[in-house]
Amino acid sequence: MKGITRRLFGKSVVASAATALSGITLPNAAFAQSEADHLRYRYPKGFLWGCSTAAYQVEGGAKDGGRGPSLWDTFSHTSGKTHNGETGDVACDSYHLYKDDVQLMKNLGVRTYRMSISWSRVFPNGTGAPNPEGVDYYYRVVDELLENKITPYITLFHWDTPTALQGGWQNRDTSRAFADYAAYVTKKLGDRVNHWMTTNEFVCFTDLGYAIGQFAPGLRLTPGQVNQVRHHAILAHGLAVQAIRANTPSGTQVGLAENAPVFCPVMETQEHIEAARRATRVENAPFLTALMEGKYIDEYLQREGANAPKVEPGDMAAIGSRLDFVGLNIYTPQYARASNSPLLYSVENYPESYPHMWSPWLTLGPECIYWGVRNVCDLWRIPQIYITENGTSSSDVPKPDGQIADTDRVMYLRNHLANLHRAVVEGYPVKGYFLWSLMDNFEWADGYSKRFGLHYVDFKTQKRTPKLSAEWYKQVIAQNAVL
Ligand code: PNW
Repeated sequence: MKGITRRLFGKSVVASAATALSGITLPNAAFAQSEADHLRYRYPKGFLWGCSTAAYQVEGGAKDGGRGPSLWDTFSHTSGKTHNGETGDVACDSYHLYKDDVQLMKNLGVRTYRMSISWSRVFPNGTGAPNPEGVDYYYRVVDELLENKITPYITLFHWDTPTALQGGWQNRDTSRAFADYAAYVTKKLGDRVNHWMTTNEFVCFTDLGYAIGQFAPGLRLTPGQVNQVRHHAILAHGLAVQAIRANTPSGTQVGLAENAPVFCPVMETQEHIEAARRATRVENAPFLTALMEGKYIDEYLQREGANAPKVEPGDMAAIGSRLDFVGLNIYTPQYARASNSPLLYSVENYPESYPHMWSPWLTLGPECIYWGVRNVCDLWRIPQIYITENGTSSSDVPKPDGQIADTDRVMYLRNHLANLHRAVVEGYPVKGYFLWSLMDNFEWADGYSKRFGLHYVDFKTQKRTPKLSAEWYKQVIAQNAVL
């Protein structure tokens, strides 16, 4: 009997060849029985379980402690831009309640917390004089986390561009201002924070903000202008990587959090697997591909023609700066298949019947977390991967006793973690997982109408209540296995 031997976290297991029975292939029954079911998806020792949030979505305290306005303050206060005109003025009030938040995490047993820093809390005018009160707030949060043995992973920019920076990301000076801000913050906090992410999800603050207008600042620019905005965004990342390295002790880990579209092969055959990989490289050309290869690839330059971004000497070298890790925010799949088109792949549209979660964009296909990791690791040499976000909205209606039985969220998470386990077992360097989100928060244009939290937040009283999914995640962390 043929068998495949894999090193499974130090233990050698033999999965014998599948049994052929009347033409149906069954997995090896002896193996399934020898392992208790709940240990089937056991994660490696030391795997980092965490939760994620972002400053504008949870902090509130919009005018407290000398904070300056960001484009999201301006945008959410403009009529018609967010659900019911809702804003992040108060959000989860973590500016005042951060100690409570840390206790929620402690109770879950998470070892890491991914949070972001509000640029305009630290530099109310985007550049110039820093605001000591703003920096102090982050010292307090970080120290509270460390005292509770939770490691902070900090994102420097999660979409809240200081309003004072004229022209926002249309202005090349914003990239330099971002690097200066990154240098300042990491110099201040670098003695106690070792993991930094520059930016979160390029496409959401460039395309959604400057092409589609659904996010701040709500503009609809021409394709050429949008490409320039995208270029300034990735340049900001590159300059910030250099600035962080220059201002932090050696051993500091630098990366980013990126929602590179994930292409799953329509079926797992060699030709479609290759098509999914090609699609990943081409469709991410303005962002992750440029970072990983230090250039804009020909397919992108040809497609954009005269609209291609204007690049200055030195830009691409900065953009291609070496990273210690890549963070992937993974929610939904797209499907690619091999084709005879010039790019040798085509992307399938979702049929109308395709299932989705409580947000219409959140199409359900848990294999995306496996393919997301695999495609980027097969394309590029990536030393470490983190899942920096994964999670779902749910209707989350409390029962009369106040309990929230979000079985759909548990279903979503369980299936994603089972698929992530496949990537780990196959040897892809996945070091940790940050669940989006610790608690319900300000969901951008959707305001408070969409909840993503493990904890239910009553936004009138700020009371936080663990949902069923919090209970479930706590067990997952305690057992280091998918339950
Ligand atoms: C991410 N889409 O955003 C963000 O990083 C979070 O701030 C956010 O709360 C979370 O996912 C849940 O939405 C996205 O429309 C927002 O495709 C919208 C989309 C994707 C990601």
